[in-house]
Amino acid sequence: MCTTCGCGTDKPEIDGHAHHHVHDEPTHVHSHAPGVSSERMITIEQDILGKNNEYARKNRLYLEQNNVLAINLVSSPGSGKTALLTRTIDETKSKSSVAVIEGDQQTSNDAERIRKTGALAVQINTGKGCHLDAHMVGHAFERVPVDALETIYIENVGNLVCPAAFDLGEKARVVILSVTEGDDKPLKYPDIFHGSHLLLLNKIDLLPYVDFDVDACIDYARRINPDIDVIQCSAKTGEGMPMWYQWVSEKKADHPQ
Ligand SMILES: Nc1nc2c(ncn2[C@@H]2O[C@H](COP(=O)(O)OP(=O)(O)OP(=O)(O)O)[C@@H](O)[C@H]2O)c(=O)[nH]1
Ligand SMILES: [Mg+2]
Repeated sequence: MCTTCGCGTDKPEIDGHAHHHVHDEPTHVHSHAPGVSSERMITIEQDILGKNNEYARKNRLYLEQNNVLAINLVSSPGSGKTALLTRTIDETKSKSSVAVIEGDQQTSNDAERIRKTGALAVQINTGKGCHLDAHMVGHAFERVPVDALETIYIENVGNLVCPAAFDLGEKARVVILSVTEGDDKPLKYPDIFHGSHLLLLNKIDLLPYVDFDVDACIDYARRINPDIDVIQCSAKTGEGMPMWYQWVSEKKADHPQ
């Protein structure tokens, strides 16, 4: 079970293969296990997050040693993570220097969309799991030539809640919010906005058709996280995308992680 929402998880599959190791330990527990006191549950949850943080620390060190920038993209389902990535790879001609780790509960649809650009993609299927964790991502790194890459994008499972609690070892976390989702989302899901470096406000081509107050949304996001950068863009029309490419280049220049 997830420590954040209590949902169940299976062993993840990486590119369709179940990933088991004899030393694997469960990364999830029951949030409401019968007969287990709430104090004990808190201890178990702290252990899980502590273990995740240790894997994340190892991932970060590995990325730093290989001089590769990792960006964790988080959002609710359908806000445009994969569309943003395919356009980014196409427009920045970065297919040989980029790999994408795709997280979804089921299917390899997104990995296939990325592969069509010519870039390498590794699909992690989390089954009932609602987020990627650092252990899964560490194993996905084994399937990409990390030393030959400049950037690894990690597309997290579409979910504005649970991915907030799990550091993957990335340098930057980017939260994508599309204008069809409502401008109050930063107030309703503060943890994910608090832990992100950039808010990408996507689907701005749809602004004429929806009630979405851009200024209010940015104000809410900065109440939660005064340092968050904000870029408005459309992965469909390309508007605002150069500012995103610039932001990524600046993060690359900020090495080491
Ligand atoms: N109008 C418009 N549609 C967009 C934009 N970006 C993405 N879409 C559409 O939104 C839908 C969802 O896009 P995806 O890229 O699959 O979103 P996602 O966040 O990767 O979705 P999950 O992986 O399922 O969480 C698709 O139909 C896209 O074509 C945009 O900027 N404007
Ligand atoms: Mg996607």
